Amino acid sequence: MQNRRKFIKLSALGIPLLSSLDSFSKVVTPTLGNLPIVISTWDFGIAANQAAWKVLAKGGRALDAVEQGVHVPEADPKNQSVGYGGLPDRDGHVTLDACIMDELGNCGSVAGLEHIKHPISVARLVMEKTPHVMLVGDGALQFAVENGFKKENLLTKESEKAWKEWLKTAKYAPVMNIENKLYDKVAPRKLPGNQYNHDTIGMLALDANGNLSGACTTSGMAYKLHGRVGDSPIIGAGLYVDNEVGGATSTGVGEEVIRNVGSFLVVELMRQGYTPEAACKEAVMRIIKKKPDIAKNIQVGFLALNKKGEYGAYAIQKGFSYAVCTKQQNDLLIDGKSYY
Ligand code: SD4
Repeated sequence: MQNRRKFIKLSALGIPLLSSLDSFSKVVTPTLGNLPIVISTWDFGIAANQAAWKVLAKGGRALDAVEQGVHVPEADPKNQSVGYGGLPDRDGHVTLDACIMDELGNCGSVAGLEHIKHPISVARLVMEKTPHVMLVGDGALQFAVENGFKKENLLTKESEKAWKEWLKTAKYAPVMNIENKLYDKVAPRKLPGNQYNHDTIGMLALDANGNLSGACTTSGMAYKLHGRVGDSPIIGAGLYVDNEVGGATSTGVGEEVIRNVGSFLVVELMRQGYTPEAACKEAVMRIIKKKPDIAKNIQVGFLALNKKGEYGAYAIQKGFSYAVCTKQQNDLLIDGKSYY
């Protein structure tokens, strides 16, 4: 409440709340020792966390919580970067990437999956019903249909319209943080016309039994080349969970995350004693150090949760938001500051 008042007061004075931050976004989070907890990327993480919380509050398993949680943005046609309603690739195909990982180190993944609204559940089935980790494209679709998933058109009128508009110039230039609608209220930006976004939901949960799981799902970078796979379905890049240590997930330009095996790196740094925030920061710094010119113009953010329920995040650019839900707290943090 106090933060909300502060926000209103500062906005009334026309002072951007985030103006004092360094050029790279530092995300500070408090330490929590309480379970259960669920955290997830971007503004839409709030609604997703609520669905996950229903499972966690009943003493349910973190794996079920993250699957239920990410179903929310997957089913939301207004969310143009996850599941149904996702922006298509360059050729007009909505192709989905997702992965899931449980407390036993089991994992499942699908990439380039078309026509299935809940790729995360197909990923879970790959994990539970096959000896494999990853299925792609037509094979993933065949597997989904054989297992009772309904084949449907995922390209909404709005996304088709946006794609046709994009085709007029067909310029591939992702806009940073466009996924963060609330950031624009805090620090308004003028965005170019015909903008398109890249949002992924990465979710990590620690259940009442102290077990960790994670899920990550996306339609990937809008207007990507047909066949392009991002970091989100790649275990170790877009998501990694080690029940001894913690979990991490990523969002942003997937190519840079894959190049640095980002989420695995974050978890391994936490194993060495880094806090979640420090581990995310180190992973971000590696990306910046290796490719400073590219890093200037892209967003990559990591989010991490350790075995104690401590969490943290770090992103290349300001404006990275994530949602946190515990018994005491249901909040959105933008650059580490409580929005509500
Ligand atoms: C990808 N990492 O496909 C995803 C996109 C994303 O915020 O997370 N955007 O590269």
